[in-house]
Amino acid sequence: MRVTVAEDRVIRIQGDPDHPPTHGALCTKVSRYAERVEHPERVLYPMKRSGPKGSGQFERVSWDEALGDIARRLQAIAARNPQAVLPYSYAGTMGLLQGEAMAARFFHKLGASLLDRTICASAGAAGLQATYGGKLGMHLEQFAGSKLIVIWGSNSIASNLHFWTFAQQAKRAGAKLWCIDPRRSETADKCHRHLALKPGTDGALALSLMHELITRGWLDADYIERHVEGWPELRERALQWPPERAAQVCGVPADDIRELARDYGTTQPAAIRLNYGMQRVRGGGNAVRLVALLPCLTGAWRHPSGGMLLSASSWFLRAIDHAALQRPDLLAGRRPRTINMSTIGDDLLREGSEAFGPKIEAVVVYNSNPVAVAPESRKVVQGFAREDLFTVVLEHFMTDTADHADYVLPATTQLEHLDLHTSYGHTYVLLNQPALSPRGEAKPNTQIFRELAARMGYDDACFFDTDEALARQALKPGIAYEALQAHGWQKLPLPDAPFAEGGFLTPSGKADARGADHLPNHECAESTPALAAQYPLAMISPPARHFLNSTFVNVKSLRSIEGEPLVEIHPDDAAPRGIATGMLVRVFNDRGSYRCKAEVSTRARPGVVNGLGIWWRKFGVDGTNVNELTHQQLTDLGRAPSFYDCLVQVAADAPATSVAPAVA
Ligand SMILES: Nc1nc2c(c(=O)[nH]1)N[C@H]1C(S)=C(S)[C@@H](COP(=O)(O)OP(=O)(O)OC[C@H]3O[C@@H](n4cnc5c(=O)[nH]c(N)nc54)[C@H](O)[C@@H]3O)O[C@H]1N2
Ligand SMILES: Nc1nc2c(c(=O)[nH]1)N[C@H]1C(S)=C(S)[C@@H](COP(=O)(O)OP(=O)(O)OC[C@H]3O[C@@H](n4cnc5c(=O)[nH]c(N)nc54)[C@H](O)[C@@H]3O)O[C@H]1N2
Ligand SMILES: [Mo]
Repeated sequence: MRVTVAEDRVIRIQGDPDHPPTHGALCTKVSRYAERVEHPERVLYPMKRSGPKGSGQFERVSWDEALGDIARRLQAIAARNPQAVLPYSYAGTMGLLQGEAMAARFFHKLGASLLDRTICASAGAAGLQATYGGKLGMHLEQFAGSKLIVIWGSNSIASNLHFWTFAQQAKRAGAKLWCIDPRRSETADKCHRHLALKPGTDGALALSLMHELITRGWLDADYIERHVEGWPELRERALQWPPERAAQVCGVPADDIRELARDYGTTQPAAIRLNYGMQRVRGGGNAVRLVALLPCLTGAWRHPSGGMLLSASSWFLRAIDHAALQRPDLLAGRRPRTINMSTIGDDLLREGSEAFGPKIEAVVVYNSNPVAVAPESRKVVQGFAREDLFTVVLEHFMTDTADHADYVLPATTQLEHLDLHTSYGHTYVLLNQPALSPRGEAKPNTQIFRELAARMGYDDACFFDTDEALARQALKPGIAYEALQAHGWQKLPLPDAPFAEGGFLTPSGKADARGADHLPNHECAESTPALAAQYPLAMISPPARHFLNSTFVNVKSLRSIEGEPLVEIHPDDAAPRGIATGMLVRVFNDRGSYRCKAEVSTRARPGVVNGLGIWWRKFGVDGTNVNELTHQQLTDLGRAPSFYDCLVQVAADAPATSVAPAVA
């Protein structure tokens, strides 16, 4: 990103045209980033709660008062049991310094509970780890040279724009594009073929593709022989999945599966852009394993423009020293329990016990908005509303979570602080240099934890490291801080075709097919018939194009594009329910109810509704959002939430032309 500034104000924000993977392009959201930084509702001063929990009533206090009181409260809790304190953070910034650096040092020193950061990607990560030995994949730029691209569980135009540019280059050069997505997304519209499978059935589809590769003779026997472990067993299982059987499970024509298999089996180089949408279901981890094996069966990995990409973030382990940043040695032999961030709803409501450990008495939230983004909101809200819970939130805005805080501390944005970034989509290390001075009394997360550490009396040298010192400590030999300062970014030294000769990072060096299987255990008529009789529609809740999870929802120019919270429903499901576009509907199940506007549209496939996310609850008709309906059941691998594995019913509520949000 290049920011032009005059008198400490942003004049212009552009992409860096020299940076190969992003090539000068910014998405709509980030191109409006200045609107967010200078937003009139930005939290600019430390705020202390002055009304009941969750009331959103706060008064301004000094940093001195806020930090002093927070340190005293945390110390009192820690004196009983430090594990009663829980850090809660995720993707607000994905920067290494403002993420888990000084914060991690602070909580390690305290001996706080550890957080299992599972809310987004850990099912897929576990799938890749098991299969390839890490989150490893193709170079983004190489998709431009592919002859076939399967965009699988990804609305690239909305959420992976930089990839989409390369896919378009390939398309212009004659490549065929397939999209595998229950929703007819903006991306599906632009692909040659769209397979609108039922959510949670990707594993069955992958097995059926394998069936065709085997029976039609499209396998690369030499690559399999040398670089795949456990294929004979998986081969037997795949042979039980002829296209007719998968067609039944996936809800798509068998001939479409055959056509996709033929394209995949007979085109080189063939690339799969897998993304996280398809692993937010209970069988998501194994589904990723099966898809990750496809390029090993056809030898697609032999080509730089063949193979697959879900995440390439493990390549960065060669460049980044996370232990130097996070200093797990500060635990000094203590082994605190781990809390899964995806079950925060249940865990905040748990009493202390032998198995669970102490009741959670304090939560420090940074880079996250759990009240809006975590599953089964009713419980999450109930937990954060506990009068006996001490909550500190580092934020830019009064989010749904900040509303429940005892203290809200003003944090800086990307434009106001230093940071170091990796990526899961591309293979470049980047330096984020501040362009503006901090607004109001905002401080970087690092600085807030540094000052809190001082108040707690932590005098280890590592609590005095500056942000630049942190960045230097994070870089392993080969990436120089000065080079990043000069150019902004540096590419990781990696071969163009990383697995052309095998060399996976598994212990055997082979792609591991052992134990990869499909368990059709998502919520559906076959596996949960009683539930499906009551709640016959499957609901997925992928992001709205102009929001970034729950970030940007309060930026007016972006919210006005998205309009109002809505659910897309297919005409065949809308008609019998008397639902028309613009009507207010009630989407509900045993966990809760969410009222929003209906959009009758073939973007939804029959039997599936799309509740686009993630709105702030306070913008919802009843002060709720789509996570009122999602559950806390975890995936087969990786302990991740299964947001897109969620049966609901939809009913007409009242005719309405416009739904007034609770907050203007
Ligand atoms: N504009 C925008 N961009 C974003 C984000 C955002 O909120 N807004 N979020 C960022 C983050 S944190 C992430 S993790 C990524 C998320 O981006 P992706 O990894 O692409 O994941 P999703 O957007 O959750 O889902 C992608 C597509 O998968 C489809 N899908 C849902 N269920 C299934 C299924 O069972 N099988 C298959 N095959 N497809 C399914 C959805 O309809 C959706 O179109 O995007 C990042 N980029
Ligand atoms: N139903 C449903 N739920 C989902 C998803 C879905 O697809 N459907 N997607 C899931 C996914 S993929 C993810 S990654 C999670 C995302 O969940 P979160 O990680 O909670 O992401 P955001 O909702 O964007 O909230 C991040 C907050 O961090 C703040 N922030 C940004 N930068 C900074 C900073 O530098 N310092 C501080 N202190 N704060 C900062 C922002 O203002 C914002 O309020 O949501 C998950 N929840
Ligand atoms: Mo995510």
